[in-house]
Amino acid sequence: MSKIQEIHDHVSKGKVRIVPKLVEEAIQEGIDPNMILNEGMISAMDDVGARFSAGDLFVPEMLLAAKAMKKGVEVLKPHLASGDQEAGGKMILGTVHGDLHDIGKNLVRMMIESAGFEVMDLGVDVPAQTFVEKVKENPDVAVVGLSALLTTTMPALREAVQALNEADFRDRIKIIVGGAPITQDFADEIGADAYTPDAASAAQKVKELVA
Ligand code: B12
Repeated sequence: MSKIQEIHDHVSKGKVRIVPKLVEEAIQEGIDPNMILNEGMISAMDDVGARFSAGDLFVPEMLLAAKAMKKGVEVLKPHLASGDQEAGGKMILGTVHGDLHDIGKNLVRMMIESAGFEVMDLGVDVPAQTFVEKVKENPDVAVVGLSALLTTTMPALREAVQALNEADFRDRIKIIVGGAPITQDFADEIGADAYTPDAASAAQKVKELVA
């Protein structure tokens, strides 16, 4: 079995202790860190999601897989950094109200930080009003990033963008949205400035937004 396949299997089985060791070994073997992330870990989460939909596994197993992935990402983090630190700027990031998914958001944060930005991470289940207050408190914030992973929290994303759009500071910030159920059409419809489908393109987009 290939190392990537091994990582994939152990992430989907939620093997919290073994995954970081396997990721370390894969790095030592010279496997591309992006391949470890995308084909080893993110694809494992897709499988876990599909098996959850099919009723083959349940929330506790999904949670363990998430923990295993987080441990793997910790090992991978220094190897994913773009090294391109010249951009700079301050950003606020969070997962919207009612939504507890944070793996994707954390990857977005990691890539944006490695592009030279300072990221204030508000965590998960963040009410619309908190985003507004934090932007008010931090006049140097240039970008706000919002994540939503559930179709049922897409309305909360809409609400948060609406609250930011109505605030008097709107012209000094850019809003970027993302998460598996989000599309460019939805982003346009709710009045966000940008959408991208993954963490690497999010970092690129944020650089463009502040340029
Ligand atoms: C792990 C997981 C959980 C964990 C989360 C742990 C954690 N700390 O995050 C736990 C167990 C808590 C969980 C709970 C639930 N989950 Co869940 N979960 C998942 C799972 C398997 C993986 C998510 C993940 O981490 N993916 C990997 C990351 C890297 O991908 P990502 O999040 O999409 O992020 C990427 C992009 O979207 C983008 N991105 C993300 N955010 C942002 C933000 C910006 C600004 C930008 C630009 C880009 C961007 O970049 C990221 C990196 O490339 C998914 C299945 C799946 N395939 O996604 C289901 C899934 C999202 N969950 C689902 C469901 C139904 C639930 C529950 C309702 C289950 C239940 N009955 O209780 C609860 C809801 C809890 C809540 N209120 O939030 C469904 C959602 C269905 C839907 N369409 O709404 C999914 C799709 C599973 C399924 N197939 O049914 N879940």
